[in-house]
This record gives sequence, structure tokens and C-alpha cells, in this order.
Amino acid sequence: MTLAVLMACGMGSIHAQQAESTVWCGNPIIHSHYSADPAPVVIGDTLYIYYDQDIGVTPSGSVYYYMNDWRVASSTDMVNWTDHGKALPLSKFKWANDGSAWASQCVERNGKYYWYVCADYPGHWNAIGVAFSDTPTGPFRAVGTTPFISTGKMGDIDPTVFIDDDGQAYLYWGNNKLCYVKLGKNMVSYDKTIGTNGVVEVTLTPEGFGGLKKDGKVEGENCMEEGPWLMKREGIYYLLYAAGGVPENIAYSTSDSPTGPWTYRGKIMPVTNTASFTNHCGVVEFKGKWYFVYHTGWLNEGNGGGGFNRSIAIEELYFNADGTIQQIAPTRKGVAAIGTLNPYQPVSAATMNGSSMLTILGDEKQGVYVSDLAVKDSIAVANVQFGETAPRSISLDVASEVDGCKVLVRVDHAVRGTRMALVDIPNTGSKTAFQTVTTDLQADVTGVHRVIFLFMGKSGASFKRWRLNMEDTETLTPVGQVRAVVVDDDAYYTLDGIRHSHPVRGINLHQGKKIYQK
Ligand code: FUB
Repeated sequence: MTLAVLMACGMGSIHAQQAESTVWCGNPIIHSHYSADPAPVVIGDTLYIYYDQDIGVTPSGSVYYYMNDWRVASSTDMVNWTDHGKALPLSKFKWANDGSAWASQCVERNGKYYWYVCADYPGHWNAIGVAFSDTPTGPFRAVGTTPFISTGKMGDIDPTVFIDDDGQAYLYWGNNKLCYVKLGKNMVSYDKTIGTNGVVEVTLTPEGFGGLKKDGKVEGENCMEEGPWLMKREGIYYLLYAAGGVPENIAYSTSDSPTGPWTYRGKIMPVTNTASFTNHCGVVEFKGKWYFVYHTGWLNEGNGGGGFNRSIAIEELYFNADGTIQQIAPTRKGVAAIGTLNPYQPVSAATMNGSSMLTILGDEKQGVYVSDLAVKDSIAVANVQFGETAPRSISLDVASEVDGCKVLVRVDHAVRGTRMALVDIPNTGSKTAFQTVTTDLQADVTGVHRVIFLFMGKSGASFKRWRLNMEDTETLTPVGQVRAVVVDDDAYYTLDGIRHSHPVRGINLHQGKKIYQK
């Protein structure tokens, strides 16, 4: 379909369709970049996933793990994921080797967030580091200038952290071994009186882990490989892990104590062709459902995706009455929506159900934004609740240092969907000089829909956030002014069109809303 045909679909009216059809997250859940080694955690009413970003090609050109950042994404509805950017760059750990930002997990304790990571420690194989922050999305500060834990032996990777009901926290980790420390209350120290300098190495037995690996061969049904995940439910401690050598399955063991002894319980996710020879999981309870978060090689499979360019996926997890876990098969459908998205408050442009591969940048001043949008890039947001009254206009915070960038907004389908608006993105002078552009909507839309942003015209725009307004631009714009208004983000406009940096007496228009100032 040509652009002309795409744009010919004009005014329309579309009402609460989809009411009875379920909206799914679709696996993988992140499309804008590669994502691996997920570690989910619920903070407040939001599910966060901490992960590392695969780049897949080393600077010398070989195809291997190459990762320089740990990132965070979050969701409240399980179908739209908000990218919070590169919250923890590997460079924060002065001791770590370039490209080695492997698996991690972040937990909250007493209002602080502790992110345990692993990376190459030159001369010592790998090591565990920790960083902390006052918010779940950073900025994070690395603790110390040397690793938090380094045994000097192979396999100090894949940390998992768990805080028990009595307040004692445990950090497990390991590849072809399983170790733990008992963390101090401050989460950045550990009890040095147990094990070897505080590190306890668990003896891997067939009873505990399904079998053993000897000379690279698995003897028995399974063996613990790497990627442990420690959790507790109804008094049972669960240790999930990647197992069986490569390709990896996910298996689990249980205990009545956080330090074992462990009893092997079987495979949760047997080996399936997910285009990734590794698997790595985290499990979380969120809004009454249990979720199993893992990785595949499905994003751009056959075209860059695969074992070194992985992508996170989610399934529901079910327990049997006796506490055992039912087997899970990877699916493309993923999990169902558990909420809708409110478009009448600012929505980050990095909140997506789907997208093309994108550059998502951010810093403390700007927050997160999508940068360098190319012609044909797209962003889709699912399960958007328009409500019973159709909105009249849409506002987008955009920037560009070139003329001619545009974004077409449709609902439900990128090509056949009803056209809502074609927005000209002004040349604001720089890729980060964001302005709010408000444009009237061309169709009456109510109910729940997918919203799709299609970038066209010229490449190079940046997109930070969007919202729908109940007012049209005529209401938002003084008589005689152009209807497609460009409004400074924080400015206040009186009805005679005068711009103020603060609200003045009477009616003010501010970010698409009327405000009365006494
Ligand atoms: O991402 C690098 C390594 O691959 C992780 O540390 C392992 O768990 C495996 O997923």
C-alpha cells in the first residue's frame, strides 16, 4: 500500500469494538532492542523487569555476547512496556571488562533499590557487583571500586537475591556451581563467618538437581547449569535455574529452607526451539497472577536475532495444589492484558506494545525519549481506553533538527486502521528541543483500541510523549491563530493568546487543559 493510499483513509467514526476480544502482550515483549536475562520485581502497582541488552557482535566483529548496559522496563497492564532506558551502564563498574554486562537482579529494601550484576573481572574470571539507587529506574551508583564478590574461580555469574520473611537476605549465583552468601541488612555486605570468607558452595547432587555434569556430559535427567532464581511461596523455597547444558531447559528444586538441602522437582520449560540456546528465568506474582519471564531468540529471528541477540518473553505460571509447578511451553501469544492504558495523561513515547527497532535515549534532564526516528518506523500502544466520549485532539512532545518529519496516527491497524491525525513535526532546532504539538483528531473514536504511530516524511524526529485531549485545538487556541498549535511544554496561554511562563489571573490553557487562576 502506498503512502497516498495510506493517507486517503479519512474521517470516520469508530466505537467500542474489541470489547470482547482479549489483548495479548505478544512474545517477545520488547521490540525496540534486544533484551536478555530478565529479572522481574513488583514495586507498588508496577511490574519492573531488569535485564541486559544484547548487541550480539563484538567490536572485533565476532558474533558473541556483547553487552554494555543493564536496562529496565515496566508495565502496569502486561501488554504495554515502558522502556526506562540504560539505567545502569557497565561503565559504572570500574573493574568490569568491556562488553560483559551479563545477568542481574534488582530488589527493593527500605526504599532503596539494590541491583546485583555480574561482569568479567580481568584476571579473576567473572565477579558480582552491586549498585544502588533511590528509585527503581535510577540513577544507580556502583558500590566500591572492586567487585562485591569474587571467588577467583570460574562461574561467578547470574546473581539472584531474595529477602526472607525474617528479613535475612540471600544472594545465590553460579554457572556449573551454586554458591550463596547471607547478605547484611544494608544489602551491600555479607556474613563472612560462614563458608569460605562468607561464600557457601552448595554440593550439587542428583537428588538435589536431577543429575550431574561430568566432563561436559549430563549424567541423569538434568543438571544445574546457571541462572538461579530463588523465591518462596506458601512456606516452600523454590530454586529455579537453567539446566541440562546447552540448549538449556528451565528446571527447579524445592526446600523448606533458603539454604537447602534441595530436592529436584523437574523441568518447568523443557527445551523448545525458541532460537536461543540459553534460557534464563525470573518468576513474580503480580495483581493475582504468577508470571514466568524468560528469554528467546525470536526478535528478528533469522535476521539478527538468536542466541546472542535475545528477546524477553512472558507466560503465566501455575502451581498445583501440592506446590509443584506446571510445565510451561513458550508461546508467541504471551499473556493477556490485565488493564487498559489511560491516554488522557502523558504517555511516554517509550511505552509500547510493539515497534520497529528504535533508538531510545535518556538522561536525568530529558527523561527517556525515542530518538532518530526513521521513515517507516512505528510504535504501537495496546488497549488504549478512549472512554465513552471521543477525544478532540492529540498532543505530542516532539523535536527535530530537520524540516519535513511527520507522524501519522491510526487506530487498530497500521494500514487499514482509522486515521486519527497526520502531525507535522516542526524543526525545533535540535533533536532534544522538545515542543508540544497539538492537532485535531479526524475521527470520533470511543472504546478500547490499539494506537499506532507511523513516522514518515523525513527521518530524524525525536518523540518523548503523547496524550489525548477532550478539547479541540480551537478551544485550546485563541481565535485567529493556526489550528495546529505548537505549545511550549510548560507555558500558560490566556484566551487572548498571550504566552506566560506561569499561570495568570483568569482562564489559562496549560498542556491541553483549562485552568482557572484566582
Ligand atoms: O547473558 C549471558 C549469559 O547467558 C547469562 O549470564 C546466562 O544466564 C545466559 O543467559
